[in-house]
Amino acid sequence: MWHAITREVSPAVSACELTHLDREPIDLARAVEQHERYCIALEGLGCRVTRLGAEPDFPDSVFVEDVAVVLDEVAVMTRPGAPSRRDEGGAVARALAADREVVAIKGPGTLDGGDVVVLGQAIYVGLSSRSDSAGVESLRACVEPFGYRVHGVDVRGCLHLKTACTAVNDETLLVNPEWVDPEEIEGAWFVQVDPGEPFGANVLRVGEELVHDVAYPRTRERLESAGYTVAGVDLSELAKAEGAVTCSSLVYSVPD
Ligand code: CIR
Repeated sequence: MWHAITREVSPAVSACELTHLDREPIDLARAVEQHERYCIALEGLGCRVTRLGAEPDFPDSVFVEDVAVVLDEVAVMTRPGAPSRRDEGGAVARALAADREVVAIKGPGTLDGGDVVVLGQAIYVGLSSRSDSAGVESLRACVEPFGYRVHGVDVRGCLHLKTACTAVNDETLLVNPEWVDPEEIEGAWFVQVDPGEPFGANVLRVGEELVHDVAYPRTRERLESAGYTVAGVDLSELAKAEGAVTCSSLVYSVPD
């Protein structure tokens, strides 16, 4: 079965980090409600959902994806690129320790989980404003012993590699080719976002099923035409904090 670690929206979310978006007012009550519906959607797909308590001191802490990379064999705590996010990991590491050996990348490199795309045994890391080559090197040292190959990839015009592309299965990516060059990702198949939906490339995989934001219906049609089953969620308030469906959980397999 699947375990999803989530964390309630911080009451300070309006003070979130932003890189490529202008600041807009965030309706906290609506963000909390949308996030709860997201958790319920994950439960509907068979996830056991752990809801960690909100962290008033960490505005971006709802985006648990950025603080850890969870593989079948090991969980790697990251060193987030934004200094305001660097100490978000404690409660997440404690939750992960119930299911995985937990290790941590070493400084001075930085790496956000949102920059990490896993395609089978190949791991692609976006070289973004948050993740650097020393962070890639440190992740490599943690996961190579388990047979993973780690590759740095240029990403442009968006926050994270997972803003530009995400895995829909072990060989296929949903991609916005404006933000990452598909040629950098060897041997993968691609589904492209609708050109009018540049932020539509972020899709969360739960086994064979996908979770996608309802804001990108034409991209969803492309996924469904390609044979994927898609559950729609509305995360419009967290989108103003530059978050999306993958950022808001860590989903991984656990024994039944
Ligand atoms: C940040 O800038 O770090 C947050 N406001 C958004 C993080 C979104 N996380 C993700 O895409 N994995």
